[in-house]
Amino acid sequence: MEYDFREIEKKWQKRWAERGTYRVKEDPSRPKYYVLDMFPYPSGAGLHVGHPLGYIASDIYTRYKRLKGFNVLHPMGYDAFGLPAEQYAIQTGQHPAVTTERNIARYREQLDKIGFSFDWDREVRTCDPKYYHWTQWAFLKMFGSYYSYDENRAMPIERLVEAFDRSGTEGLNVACTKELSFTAARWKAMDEAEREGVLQNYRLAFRADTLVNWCPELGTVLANDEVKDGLSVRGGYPVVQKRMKQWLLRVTAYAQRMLDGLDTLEWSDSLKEIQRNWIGRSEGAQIFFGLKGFDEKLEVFTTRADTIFGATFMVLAPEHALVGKIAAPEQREAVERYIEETKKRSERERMADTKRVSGQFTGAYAINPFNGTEIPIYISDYVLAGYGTGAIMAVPAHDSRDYAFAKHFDLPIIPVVEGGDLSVASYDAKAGRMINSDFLTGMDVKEAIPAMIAEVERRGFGSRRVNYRLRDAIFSRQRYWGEPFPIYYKDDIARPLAEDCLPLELPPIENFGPTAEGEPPLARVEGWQTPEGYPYELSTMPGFAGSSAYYLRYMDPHNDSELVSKRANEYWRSVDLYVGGIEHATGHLMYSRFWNMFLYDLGYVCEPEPFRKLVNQGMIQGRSNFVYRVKGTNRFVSLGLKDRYDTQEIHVDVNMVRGDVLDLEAFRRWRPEYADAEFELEDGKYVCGWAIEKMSKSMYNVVNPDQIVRDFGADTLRMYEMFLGPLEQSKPWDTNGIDGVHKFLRRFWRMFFDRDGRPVVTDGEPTADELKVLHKTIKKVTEDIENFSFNTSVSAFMICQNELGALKCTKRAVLEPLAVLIAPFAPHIAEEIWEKLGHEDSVFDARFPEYDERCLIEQSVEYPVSFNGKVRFKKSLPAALSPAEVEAAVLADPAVGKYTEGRTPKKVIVVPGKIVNIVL
Ligand code: ANZ
Repeated sequence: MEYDFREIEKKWQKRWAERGTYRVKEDPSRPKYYVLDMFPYPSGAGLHVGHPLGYIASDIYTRYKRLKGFNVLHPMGYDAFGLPAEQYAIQTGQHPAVTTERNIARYREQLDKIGFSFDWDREVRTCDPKYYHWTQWAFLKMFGSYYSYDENRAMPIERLVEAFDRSGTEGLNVACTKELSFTAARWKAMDEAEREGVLQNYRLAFRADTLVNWCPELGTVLANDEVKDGLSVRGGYPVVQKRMKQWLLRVTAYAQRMLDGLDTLEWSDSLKEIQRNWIGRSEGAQIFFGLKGFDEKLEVFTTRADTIFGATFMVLAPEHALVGKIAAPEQREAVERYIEETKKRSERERMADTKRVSGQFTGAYAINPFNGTEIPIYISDYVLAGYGTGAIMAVPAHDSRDYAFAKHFDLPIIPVVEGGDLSVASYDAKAGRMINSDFLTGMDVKEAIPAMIAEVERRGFGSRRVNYRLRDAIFSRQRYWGEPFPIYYKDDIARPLAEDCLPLELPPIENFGPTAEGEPPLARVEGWQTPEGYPYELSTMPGFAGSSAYYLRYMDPHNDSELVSKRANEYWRSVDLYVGGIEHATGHLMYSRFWNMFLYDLGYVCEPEPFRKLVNQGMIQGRSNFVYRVKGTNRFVSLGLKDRYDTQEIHVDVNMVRGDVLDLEAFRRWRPEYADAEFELEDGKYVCGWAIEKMSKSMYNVVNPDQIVRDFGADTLRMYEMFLGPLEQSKPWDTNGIDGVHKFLRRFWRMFFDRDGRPVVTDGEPTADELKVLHKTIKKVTEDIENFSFNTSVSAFMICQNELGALKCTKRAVLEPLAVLIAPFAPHIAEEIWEKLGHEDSVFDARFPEYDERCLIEQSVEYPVSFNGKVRFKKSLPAALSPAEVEAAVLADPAVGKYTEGRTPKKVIVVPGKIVNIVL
């Protein structure tokens, strides 16, 4: 019987499910290991071959750890709320719950076919009320907390209220939106609404006016990457910067801890660097400048306090609160025009565009606190409202953007650092002479900055400041298919639902778009209010809400009274290995660290970091094909002819193309608009263009794993995906080698069974050479798995099979361990072999073989023996012999006499392990 992968895979998938082979529970007698995949968003397109890449790698690791004696948690679920399902609903009227359910069923079927060792009893779906109960619960906890920098952790908001009652804001060292100052008496005099307004300034989940990308046409806020050139990427509708009340999470409170925590993680340096940059810690000073004619001070943030004497103008973000106040009457109109212009640009565009210089003089002047110089104040969009203080002192001699601005507006440029001698730093522009050189003379920049900050502090002009680029996370979306907020409004005050009212379930709905007034879809739901008649919040939570704590829920997925019990959490602790895409570096991987640290502060989880080790799998790219349409016609020209016309490149489905030649009929059938397409051919063929791109439905270059599983089996797919190249690298999908991997598995099978499927294994003692092949392979594969170098393991198996084949090895003592060794990679064939070799339990209840160093040593050496440089015969000798012993053994060989012909050798040269030369 040949290797019948169809039967074998079906049989074992069924048996694993029946036996619950992959079900795990807490077992204090065994060490635990937690392997997690980033759970998928179940899109309508199903899985393509790129998706399982990471899942296969983590599955190999899971099975390996299990064979090594660990109790391995390896769960899977679905990130099931999200925009595509909602968009689809708006277009087709199909409820997202229905399409999501259908897509999940399809994903599950595809995943099952690949033979993953997921514990499906622990499945979670973020759109399931039993699940989002705990997302809402965490939100309530954040709403009820503030962050104390003295304690360096989140604390119940009641403690803050007590502090206000006692001493107002005196001595407060907590995270906030803006610094407030009031006395206990003032606090006590506040009414409920005013108090809540104050508390929102400190809560970790809070509501605030924020600048958002608002698209009136789509009726929703858009993320930065959904906006380009002031238009929505989808639809091309105008997007404006708008102040809106939004829910936010005070992620910034955790900036320093998230930065410090990175040092404790086994993540790649590049991923850590991305997070470090995202957090963007920056040390400097906050300095107050006077304002000519006003009592207010202008506060700037600078990393180069030492350059203050070179500040020849000030720049405020156009949104800065003081602009309206200080703008001189004759500049007002121009200032307002400029502010309007700025509203059209997103913050990201403003940051990215370093070439365009624009701005507007306000007519106002700031006063340098050191020397009283009057400095003109401008507004410009290169200063961002949300960073630092939204205002800068501009030093054109030392900052390139300030320089460009000074050139453009013809402002003075005064160098203040020359040759490292900072005595010139004390240049008084008005007096035209140096002052204050006493505290900076002779210092280089590194010394001058702290010295200057000390001086600023001494004179009361400002103080040292650490700034973070990280922003609080905007947490509301004007959409339907997400978690409802457990919030209602009474007297216009946002109030939390009681915990025992959770989950607050998403109500059914028929029309998924925003209302005519631009309100979120939930505004359409009659009775979307508490039993007492108070309206609920209308927006829903964003995509990252549900994925922020899912790894915790897997530990205890059926618990109705807690997110995760102490017992389960203390056993599984945190994720030991997390496999997923690098694209989540600044989204999910930041939010979930924040979320976890918050729960840690409150004592709900026992580890401060959620993901100890993280591996980013590379992307599988697709090979896309293109056709070329002559613009404005329905005529398509072959690749070689395209430059003769003005053409438009259009992606075509790779399934209609073979060897880059288009199937014309299939193309005509593809879309109604192409039904009467005309073609201009080359040599009777339509040749398509091609490119290697991300594998994606929108590029029509998707290859489906189902087809491969059908034709070659899941074990082949698994090994082949690993064989494609190093896990962490991106690589194009290419089916050329798949046959080779499949043939290898057939040969592997034939090592164990004859044509009739009868085992051919024998019980004899293995030879040293056989043992060496086995142990060499065990060593290599073990090291490879530990290093996530799965592609080289696959080659090691191929080499092993070749070598044992050459030795005609049939020994059970060699072949049986090999079946265990390959089980993580090709679990179905391994189980079948294991069973046929007479085992009743699963191969995954066996132990992973250990290699024996002694078997790796060369046991014997075959010495070529030459006479006067001519090789005459070969002699096999134990490798351990000394040169003298080799010489003696060779000379004792009867064959020697034939070549010496009675002469006594003059000299015998032994190169240990290599050759023996007899000189006559
Ligand atoms: C004077 C100066 C002189 C500056 C000099 C730099 C170089 P990072 O490292 O990113 O924190 N800045 C401050 N707030 C800003 C805002 N809201 N929008 C745009 N720019 C802002 O950089 C901080 C520096 O960026 C600050 O130091 C400030 O310019 C500018 F030779 O002040 B500096």
